[in-house]
Amino acid sequence: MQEYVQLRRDGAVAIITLDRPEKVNALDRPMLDRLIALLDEVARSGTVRALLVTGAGRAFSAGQDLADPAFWRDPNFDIAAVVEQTYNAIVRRLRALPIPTIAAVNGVAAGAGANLALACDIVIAARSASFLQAFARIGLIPDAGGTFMLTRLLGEARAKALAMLAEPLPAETAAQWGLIWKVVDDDALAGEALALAQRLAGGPTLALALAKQAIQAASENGLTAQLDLERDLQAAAGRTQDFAEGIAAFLAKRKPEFRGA
Ligand code: LHQ
Repeated sequence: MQEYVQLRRDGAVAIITLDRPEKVNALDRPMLDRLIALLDEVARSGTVRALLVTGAGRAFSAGQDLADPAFWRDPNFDIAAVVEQTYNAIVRRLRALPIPTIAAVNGVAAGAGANLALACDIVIAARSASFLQAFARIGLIPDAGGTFMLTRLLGEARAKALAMLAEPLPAETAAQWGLIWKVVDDDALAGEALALAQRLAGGPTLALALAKQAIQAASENGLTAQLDLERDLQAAAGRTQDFAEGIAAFLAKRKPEFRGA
C-alpha cells in the first residue's frame, strides 16, 4: 500500500514528509493515524534530536481531506471524535516532543495543515508559501490549535480577521507579523531547513527541551510561577553533561560537542 506520509532519517534528524502531492497533501484518516504513529516512533527512538516536517510537491498541506468518504458520508460522523483522535493528538505530541520541531512550509498551508505547521517550534517558509485559515469557507472554525497559536502569536485583532476572512496570508507577512520564524527563497528552503534541523540536532537537546517546556508554560503562567519554573528547569539543565561540556568548551575557547545528555 502506498504511504502518503514518509519518515526518513538524516543523522540525528527525522524528516516527516506529507506526500500526497496530487491532492496538495490533504490529510485523510490513514495519513493522520500514520502521522501519529510516526511521531510516537520519533519520540521512542532516543536517537532523534530534531524533527523536520515538510510537504511534497507544491503545497505543505491542504488540511483535512474534505473528499474522504469517511469524513462526510457517514451520517453518524462525529467531528469531535475526529478532532480529538487526530488533530488534537498530533498537536499534543508536537508540543510535548522533547526535541526541537521544525516545519518547512514549502507552499500553501491551509486549514489544519496551516495549524499543524504552526504547532512546530520553528516555522520556516518558502517565499511563495501562504497560510490560509480556510475553515470559514466551509462553515468551520480554526482547529488543530489554530485559535490558540494565532491569538498568542498575533493577538485577537489579526487572529479574528484571519479566521473570519479566510484570506491567504503570504509567508512574508506571516514572518513580519511574528507568526513564523523566517522566509527564504523557494529553492533554498529544503537546504536551509535541513541545515537548521542539523544544527539543532547537534545542540544541547535536554536544555532545548527544557527551554521549549518553559516557553510553552509561559502562556499559562504569571511571572511568579514562571520564575519558579525557570529556577527548577535551569537546575535540571545544570545537571546535564552538555552543560559541563558547554562550560569546558567555553573556558578552552573551543566549540562544544553536545551529546544530548
Ligand atoms: C483537496 C483538498 C482538501 C480534498 C485540495 N481535501 N481534496 C478537521 C476535522 C474535522 C472536520 C473538518 O476539518 C478539520 C480541519 C480542516 O482542515 S478543515 C479545512 C480543510 N481545508 C480546506 O478547506 C482547504 C481546501 N483547499 C483549498 O482551499 C485549495 O485546494 C488550496 C488553497 C489548498 C490549494 O489551491 P490550489 O493550489 O488552487 O489547488 P487545487 O484547489 O486545484 O487542489 C488540487 C487538488 O487537490 C484538487 O483535486 P483535483 O482532483 O481537482 O486535481 C483539489 O480538489 C484537491 N484538494 N484541497 N482539503
